[in-house]
Amino acid sequence: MAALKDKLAQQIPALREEIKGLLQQHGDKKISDVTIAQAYGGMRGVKALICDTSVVEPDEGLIIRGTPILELVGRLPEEIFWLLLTGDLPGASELKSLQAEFAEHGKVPAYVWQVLEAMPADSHPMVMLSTAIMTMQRESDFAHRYHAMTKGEYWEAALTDAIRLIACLPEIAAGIYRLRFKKGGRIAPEAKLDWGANYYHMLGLAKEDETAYDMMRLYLVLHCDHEGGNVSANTCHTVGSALSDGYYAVSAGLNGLAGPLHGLANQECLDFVLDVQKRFGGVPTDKQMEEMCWELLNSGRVIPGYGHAVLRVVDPRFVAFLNFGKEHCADDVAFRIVDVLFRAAPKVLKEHGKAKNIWPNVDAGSGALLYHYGLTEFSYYTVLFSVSRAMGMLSQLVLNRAMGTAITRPKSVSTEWVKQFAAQQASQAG
Ligand code: CMX
Repeated sequence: MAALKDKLAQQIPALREEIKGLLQQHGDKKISDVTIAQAYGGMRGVKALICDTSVVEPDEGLIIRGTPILELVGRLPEEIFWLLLTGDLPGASELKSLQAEFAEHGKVPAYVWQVLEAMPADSHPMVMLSTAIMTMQRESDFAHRYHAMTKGEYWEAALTDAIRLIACLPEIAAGIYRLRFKKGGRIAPEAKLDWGANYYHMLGLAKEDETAYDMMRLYLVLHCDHEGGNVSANTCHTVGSALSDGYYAVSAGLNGLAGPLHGLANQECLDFVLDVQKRFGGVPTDKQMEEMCWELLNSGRVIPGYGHAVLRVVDPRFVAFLNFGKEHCADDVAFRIVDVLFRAAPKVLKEHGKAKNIWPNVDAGSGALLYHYGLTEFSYYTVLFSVSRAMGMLSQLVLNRAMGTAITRPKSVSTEWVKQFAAQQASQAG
């Protein structure tokens, strides 16, 4: 048995027993109350989901299996995938076994390329990625085995799908880049490179060295997961809860990631940075930057890369990108604009008085680094985010099948019901 499956097979019986015990002893205890404002307001803060892979603390940011994300900088994305699933970092032989599995399953079926090549030439790269994943659904072990499996075996097929999909994603994503932006033929993976470095290699960018690989590894580590309630994770979970397989579920999750308030913000953020550069012919002063932020707000738009539904501090993932940039491209104009924006935007947002979090999130800094390394087609950036986030979504999916989580079905109420409820409460209070 492959090392990862072996490890999970050892852990899962204890996890199931633990959950069974919790439900038997404490199943009727309340962990959340829901207000009318929360019901209309995107369920913000309502504790109604279980996610064991990571938590996002408002004042600390992303913590993966107990380890703050900044302490995981320098690790390989494959190590993080193992950590997300098992709670431990892999040992050397375990890492090798996982990398061998990715290499074995990383061949993208020819029909996926045929579908991508038949798409309109101006399709958004996220549409192409989502379509490629959906097209590959016919490979699903979960779908093939569904009628022959017991519920207790679901996680095994979900894991097979997860490994197959993660193994193929760099090649699919790099192939989309080369096709969509007319970069020439696809580039084959190099057996000697790790998963993240290989993705960078297959993009075929001009600047290719160990630092560029490190930038890509960092990018893929930082975006891997953000607990269970964000749009993409929550969508993937909901679709998967119907026992739709990992291809359906991840594709659906990525369609959510493609939204401007979620993963598309990195594209929008660099777009804004380049507008600034164009307008001022380089790096603006802090005052000019503040004026441009006000222009954005006054035209009813948001400052991309700033604010967050959960975080209330500077996103540590932004800090990691900033540190990397200071070390490797401190003089880069786009990177310097990101730094000026970091001084100006929080000040403006504070004065504006609406955003609950005035600080940068992960999307505020990543684009400038990618741009520096020659990845200038920023409509592609959410695809990079997706390759990384698939690790989190799929880890959550495997664990949910292991835990036997039920099909998602919260209760909705109508506005009429809310009105009557509110009137009843008011009359009882009066
Ligand atoms: N610029 C301007 N206004 C902002 C803002 C920003 N960056 N962030 C929040 N606000 C506004 C909201 O639009 C909202 O205004 P209305 O009351 O008029 O609707 C108000 O402040 C309160 O919002 P909030 O409670 O602070 O934030 P939400 O939880 O509703 O939304 C988020 C969070 C990320 C969607 C929002 O901060 C935003 O739109 N940011 C810019 C886009 C972005 O960077 N998205 C990426 C997030 C990371 C990710 O998920 O990938």
